[in-house]
Amino acid sequence: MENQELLEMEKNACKVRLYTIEGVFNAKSGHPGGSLSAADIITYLYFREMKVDVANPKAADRDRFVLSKGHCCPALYGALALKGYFSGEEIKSLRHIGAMLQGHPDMKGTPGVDMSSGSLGQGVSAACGMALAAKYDGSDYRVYAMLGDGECEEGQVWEAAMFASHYKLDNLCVIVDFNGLQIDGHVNEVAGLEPLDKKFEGFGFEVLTIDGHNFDEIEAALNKAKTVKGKPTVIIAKTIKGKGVSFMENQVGWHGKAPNADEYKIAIDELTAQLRALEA
Ligand SMILES: Cc1ncc(C[n+]2csc(CCOP(=O)(O)OP(=O)(O)O)c2C)c(N)n1
Ligand SMILES: [Mg+2]
Repeated sequence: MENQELLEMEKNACKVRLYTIEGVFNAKSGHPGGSLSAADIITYLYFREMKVDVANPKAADRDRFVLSKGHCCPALYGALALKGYFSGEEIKSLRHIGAMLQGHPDMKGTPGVDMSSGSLGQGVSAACGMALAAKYDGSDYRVYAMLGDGECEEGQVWEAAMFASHYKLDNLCVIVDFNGLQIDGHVNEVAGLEPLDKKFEGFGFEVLTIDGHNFDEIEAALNKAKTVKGKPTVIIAKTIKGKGVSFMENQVGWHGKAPNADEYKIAIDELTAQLRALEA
């Protein structure tokens, strides 16, 4: 990526993180940790990777994104707002009764959301259906599904993985946000996944492991995935839960908790300083 493009991507990711904190603070609930770990990848998907049409969110030939770890929708909403699907003001009513942006993605209520999610484990199955439909329709759209590492403890993920490789869904790219933490603590203490790469390999996937906060690595992996034929790809993205807000980083306690007013101010100040530094 050219330096200028990289800078723009970093600024957008920072804005997505600001939206995340803004939303969760105003909701007084929600999931900042996994939203912040996913922010770079989601930003890259919407700002460089995916073929989407903001004016026509349901365009038949658009690429699809399934946020299987639906609790991390503050980051998705941030990216969609930044992209122009709806006003950034909507973020402030996150999780409010009757608001457009609910605590888990709703494909019927929010423009740009391709799949409702929140019950962990289901997103790869939904993405498989979309990818298979593209094959039947002779359409060249691609399907991206992001899941959490804790979510990989769900059996349905592996049922869907078998399906994806059986049907040679090379238009499907699964991305695991491997931040090492889930709701109850460290993934490797709750129910270890390792060796996750070998597991996906065994299920017939092309496996790529990257630093999920490095845009060059994100780009290289997504580009490589497009060249893989006859099998699906999984990108195992090593990330930091809470990335970008110092006191949230790697802290299981920030999985599903809103900052209080003091914490909110520190988080916004930190992210604003990061944005200013990028703008300088
Ligand atoms: C089927 C199901 N069981 C339990 C939950 C409650 N839950 C919400 S988030 C979460 C932990 C997810 O951890 P991980 O997939 O690692 O997400 P991240 O670290 O990215 O937030 C759990 C158990 C749920 N949403 N769905
Ligand atoms: Mg996790």
